[in-house]
Amino acid sequence: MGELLFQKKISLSTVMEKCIFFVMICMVNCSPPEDPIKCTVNNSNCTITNTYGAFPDRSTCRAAKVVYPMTEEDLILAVANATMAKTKMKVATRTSHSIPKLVCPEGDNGLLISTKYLNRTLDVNGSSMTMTVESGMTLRQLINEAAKAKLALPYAPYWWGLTIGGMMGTGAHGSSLWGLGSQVHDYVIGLRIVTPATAEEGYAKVRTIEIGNPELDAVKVSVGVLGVISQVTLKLQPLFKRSITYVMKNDSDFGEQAVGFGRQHEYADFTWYPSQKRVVYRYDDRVPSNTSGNGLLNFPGFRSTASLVLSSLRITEETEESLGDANGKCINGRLTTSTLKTAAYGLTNDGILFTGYPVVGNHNRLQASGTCLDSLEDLTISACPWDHRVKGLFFHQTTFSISLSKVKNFIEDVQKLVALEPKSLCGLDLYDGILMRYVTASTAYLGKQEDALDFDITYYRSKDPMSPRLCEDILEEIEQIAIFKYGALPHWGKNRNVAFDGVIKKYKNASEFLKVKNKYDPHGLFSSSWTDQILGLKGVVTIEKEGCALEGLCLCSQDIHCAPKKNYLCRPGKIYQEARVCTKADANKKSAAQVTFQGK
Ligand SMILES: Cc1cc2nc3c(=O)[nH]c(=O)nc-3n(C[C@H](O)[C@H](O)C(O)COP(=O)(O)OP(=O)(O)OC[C@H]3O[C@@H](n4cnc5c(N)ncnc54)[C@H](O)[C@@H]3O)c2cc1C
Ligand SMILES: *[C@@H]1O[C@H](CO)[C@@H](O)[C@H](O)[C@H]1NC(C)=O
Ligand SMILES: *[C@@H]1O[C@H](CO)[C@@H](O)[C@H](O)[C@H]1NC(C)=O
Ligand SMILES: *[C@@H]1O[C@H](CO)[C@@H](O)[C@H](O)[C@H]1NC(C)=O
Ligand SMILES: *[C@@H]1O[C@H](CO)[C@@H](O)[C@H](O)[C@H]1NC(C)=O
Ligand SMILES: *[C@@H]1O[C@H](CO)[C@@H](O)[C@H](O)[C@H]1NC(C)=O
Ligand SMILES: *[C@@H]1O[C@H](CO)[C@@H](O)[C@H](O)[C@H]1NC(C)=O
Ligand SMILES: *[C@@H]1O[C@H](CO)[C@@H](O)[C@H](O)[C@H]1NC(C)=O
Repeated sequence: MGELLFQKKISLSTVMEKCIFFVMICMVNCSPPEDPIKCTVNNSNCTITNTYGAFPDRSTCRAAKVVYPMTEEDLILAVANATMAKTKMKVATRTSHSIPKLVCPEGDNGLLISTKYLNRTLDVNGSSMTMTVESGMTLRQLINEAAKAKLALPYAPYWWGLTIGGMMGTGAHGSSLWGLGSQVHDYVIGLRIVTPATAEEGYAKVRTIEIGNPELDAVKVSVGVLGVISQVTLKLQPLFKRSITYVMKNDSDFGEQAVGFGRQHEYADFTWYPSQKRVVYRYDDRVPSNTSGNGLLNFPGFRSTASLVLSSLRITEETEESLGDANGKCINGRLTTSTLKTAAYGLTNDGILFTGYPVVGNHNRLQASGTCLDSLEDLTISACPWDHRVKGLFFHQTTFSISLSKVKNFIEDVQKLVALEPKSLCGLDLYDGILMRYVTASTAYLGKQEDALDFDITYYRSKDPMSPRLCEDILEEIEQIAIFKYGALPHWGKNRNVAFDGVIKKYKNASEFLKVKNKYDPHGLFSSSWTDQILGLKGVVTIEKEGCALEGLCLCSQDIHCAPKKNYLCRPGKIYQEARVCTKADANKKSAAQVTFQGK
C-alpha cells in the first residue's frame, strides 16, 4: 500500500493545523512500530504478530524460542540445532508487515529466527553496479546505502519499513512495465541461503545460488519455506532523476487507458476513486541528471500521526458504520481526496514546500517514504496510522494482480457495480482509493505469471469479527470477480483467506518450486499448515464457521456464514451471479412485497 491514507474529518483546516502541529512535536516525541515478537522469559515462551496486531483469523501465534543471529555462522548454528531436534522454524523480521500467517511456526513449540540484527552492507561494487546486503536490511537502508555509492534500486515498494528478505518472501513490488518490471526479486542476481541438511553434513548448510541456476527462480519468491536467506546480491543502476506530475481525470475511459499508460511512462500508477468517478494518473519518468530539482516524497499516510487525530478518525468511521451512514463516508471520502490532492500526495519540490508540478528529484528521495519509523517512544502522542497499540486505522486489504489482457473488463465490472450502488465504495476513499500498480511476468516460480495491473484495496475492518460492514457485499463481489472470474493472483503478503482459494493452480511452474522445497527442506521444518494450504499440499485455506464470510475466512454458502441476526444473508452477486456475498436484506422492500401480497 502506497496506499494507506490518513483521512480527516471535522473541517479541513482544523485537521491540517492539528497535523502540522503534531508533525512538529513528533520530531521529539512519537512512537516507532513495536517489535512483533514478545517473550515472557529470556527469548523463550514467545508470541509473534504482524504490524497490525491481527492475522486474518485473529489467532495468536506462539513459539517456544526466538534467536537473534548476528552473523551467518549464528544462522547455521540455529538451523542445525533445530534440524537436529526436528523443531519447526520460521524466519521473522523486525518489520513483520505481512497480513497472512506466514511468520507463524507450526504448533506452539517452534523456533523463530529473527533477522533483526542482520542488516549490514557486505559489498558495494560501483563498476559492476552490484550491492550485497544481509537479508534483514530494510528498504530504507538499502536505498540510502545504494545512494551513497551513487547507485539505485530502480523499482521498489513505496514504504520504507520492509526487509529485503520479507520483500522476496512475498514478491513485493512498486510500479513499472519497463526493464525487468517492478518486483524487487527480479533484481536479485545471487544469494546465500541456510537450509537444513543431513547429519553427515552437520544438520545445516549454506547454499550459494547465482544467476543462471534455476533454483534462484524458487528462492527469489519463497514464501519463507526454503530456509533462511542470509545475504542477497542486487543488480543496481546509476542513480538518476525522475519527474513526477499527478493529474486527476474522470474515469469514463479508464478501462481503455489503464492498459496503455504503463507503456508510456516508466513509473506510471493510478489512484482510483470509483465512487467519485475520478482517477489520478501518475506521469512519472526518468529525466536527464542535469534537470534542476531536489524533490522529496513524504507520503502523508506513512507519517507519524497524532494519536488524537487517529482516534477521532476511527471513531467517525465506527459511527458511520454503526449508523449505516454511507453518505457520511462519501462526504469524508471527498474531503480526504481533496486534502491529499492539495498536499500533492506528500511531494515537495525542495524538501520543504510544494510549489507546483512537475516535481523533479533524485530517485532515492522519491521512490519510497515512511517517516513514522523515526518516531521515539510515546504512544500517547503519535504513531504510524495503523499502529495497533493506539486506537487507529484497522482494515482489510484485498490486493491482487489482473492480467493486462483482462484489466479493461475488470474495471468495467467495478464501474457497473458503482452504477448499481453509487455510494457503496465511498469508504475506500478514506484509505486513499484503489492504488493500481504495474507488474511484469517473472521467472520466479511463485512470481507474477503475466504482465498485469495490481489493485490494492484497503477498507474498514471491525474490531468485532462478527460485525458486518457497510456495503460489504459489493467489495466481496469485487474480490470474487477478480480472483475467480479473472483468475487474479493475490499478493502473498496481503489479503484475506478467500483470495488464496486454490491459488497454487494459477502458477504454471509450481511443481518446480515444490521440487526445490523437497530438496532444501525435505522434512518441511520451515513449513506450516498455512504454507501447506497455500502451496496445495494439505488442507484448504478457508475456514467455515459462524460469521466466517464477514472476515473473508470463507465464501458463504449459508446465511449463518454471514450475520443473519443483523439481516446480512448469503446471496448471489449483483453482476457476477457465481459470487456468494453477505448482502443486507432490504427490510423496506421486503415489507412492501409483503404488503402487496397481503393486498392481493
Ligand atoms: C505500510 C505497508 C506498506 C506496504 N507497501 C507495499 C508496497 O508498496 N508494495 C508491496 O508489494 N507490498 C507492500 N506491503 C506488503 C509487504 O511488501 C509484504 O507484506 C512484505 O514484503 C513484508 O515484508 P517484511 O520484511 O515485513 O517481512 P515479513 O512479513 O516478516 O515476512 C514475509 C515472509 O518472508 C519470510 N522471510 C523474511 N525474511 C526472510 C529471510 N531472510 N529468509 C527467508 N525468508 C524470509 C518470512 O518468513 C515470511 O514468510 C506493505 C505493507 C505495509 C504494512
Ligand atoms: C508463557 O506465556 C504465557 C502468555 O503468553 C503466560 O500466560 C505464561 O505464564 C508464560 N509461561 C511462563 C513459564 O512464563
Ligand atoms: C542449541 O540447542 C541447545 C540445547 O537445546 C541450546 O542450549 C543452544 O542455545 C542452542 N544454540 C543455538 C545457537 O540455538
Ligand atoms: C541495524 O539494526 C539494529 C537493530 O535493529 C539497529 O539498532 C541499527 O540502527 C540498524 N542499522 C541501520 C544502519 O539502520
Ligand atoms: C567489481 O566487479 C567487477 C566486475 O564483476 C570485478 O571485476 C571487480 O573485481 C569488482 N571489484 C571489487 C572491488 O570487488
Ligand atoms: C471525461 O473526460 C473526457 C475528456 O478528458 C470528456 O470527453 C468526457 O466528456 C468526460 N466525461 C464525463 C462524464 O465528464
Ligand atoms: C543538460 O545536458 C545536455 C547535454 O548533456 C544539454 O544539451 C542540456 O542543455 C542540459 N540541460 C540543462 C537544463 O542544463
Ligand atoms: C518452468 O521451469 C522450467 C525449468 O526451470 C523452465 O524451463 C520453464 O521455462 C518454466 N516455465 C515457465 C512457464 O515459467
